[in-house]
Amino acid sequence: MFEHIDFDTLRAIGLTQGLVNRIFQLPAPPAGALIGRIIETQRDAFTLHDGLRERLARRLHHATQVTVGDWVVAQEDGHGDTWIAEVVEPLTQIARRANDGRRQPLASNVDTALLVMGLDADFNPRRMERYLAMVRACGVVPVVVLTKADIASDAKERAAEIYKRLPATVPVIPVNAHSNEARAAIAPWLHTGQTLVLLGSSGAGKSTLTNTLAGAGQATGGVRAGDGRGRHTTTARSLHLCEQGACIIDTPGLRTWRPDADAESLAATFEDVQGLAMHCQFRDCRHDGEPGCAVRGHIDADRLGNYKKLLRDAARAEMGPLQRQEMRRKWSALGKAGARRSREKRM
Ligand SMILES: Nc1nc2c(ncn2[C@@H]2O[C@H](COP(=O)(O)OP(=O)(O)O)[C@@H](O)[C@H]2O)c(=O)[nH]1
Ligand SMILES: [Mg+2]
Ligand SMILES: [Zn+2]
Repeated sequence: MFEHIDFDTLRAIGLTQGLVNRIFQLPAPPAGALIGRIIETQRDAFTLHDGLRERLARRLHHATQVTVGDWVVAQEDGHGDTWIAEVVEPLTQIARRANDGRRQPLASNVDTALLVMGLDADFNPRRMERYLAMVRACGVVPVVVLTKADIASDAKERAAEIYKRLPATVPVIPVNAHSNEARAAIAPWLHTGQTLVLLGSSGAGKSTLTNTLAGAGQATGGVRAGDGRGRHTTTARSLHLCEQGACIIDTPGLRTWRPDADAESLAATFEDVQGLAMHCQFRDCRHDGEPGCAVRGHIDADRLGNYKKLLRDAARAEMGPLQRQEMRRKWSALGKAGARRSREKRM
């Protein structure tokens, strides 16, 4: 049993009841085992925090997948080294599909994702929709944070475009990431026991926002407050404790981020499209100009296009290699038929 573990202390680094329940489902740990949270991933080691102090830990089994935000059972050996024996199955996990199709976890046990996008040249509503769909498919609440409201020239117009385009259920917060107002606006998501992850492209303002939310000059002996290393480019994902009590996971910029979700859960995140689609005349309406379509013309055309593209991508990812081969054969046959037809026309 884990009776010697101080759950109150662990609460300060994000332990919740749901996780406590999972911990007690694990097989009984050896004497002296400790519970901690991964706050940083390094090349071959992990920074583990036990609520009081941090230490370096390595994996006992090399195949164990460890991500920042994970809760783990670890053991100290006689030489002062700490070994990760087991990972508590995460309640939520944000992951992406790498180009080779492998699943790549980004952050575990996250409540809220701050989707950070600059109102400057970084501005891209389609990319934001993709982020939104993926985060919601992982069961994580999205909050859109539009940075550089203080310097971008079309800041007002661009923020208005996002408000209009996204479903009203998604909070959208334009900020200057350096300001105290940013912290006040995001305060409702920063309570003790909460874990947030910041996602967005490089240069969007994630590390700036992390520093602002973490607050300055806080030395509690807990998770490192803010970023002791000052200005830096984020290389590893790392977890910070903010003044209001929440844990914040900063991430490096995401260049490619393909959904790790099936078409059905992606579609569910476009609830505005789905809500209107119930009123289309045809049940299998593709919103492509069919008569009695309730979607086309009522949803931003670019948003609708993006919705369809995401579904296509997800369907392709779900296909097995045989299905994909079959699909390629079909397309190539169609291509040949098309070529034949145009030859015949010319004759
Ligand atoms: N004026 C202004 N500058 C910002 C804002 N957010 C980020 N920056 C600047 O943009 C640059 C990139 O920010 P950074 O936090 O490193 O982006 P990251 O790659 O997402 O972590 C830095 O020079 C920041 O000072 C903002 O809201 N207003
Ligand atoms: Mg950064
Ligand atoms: Zn329709």
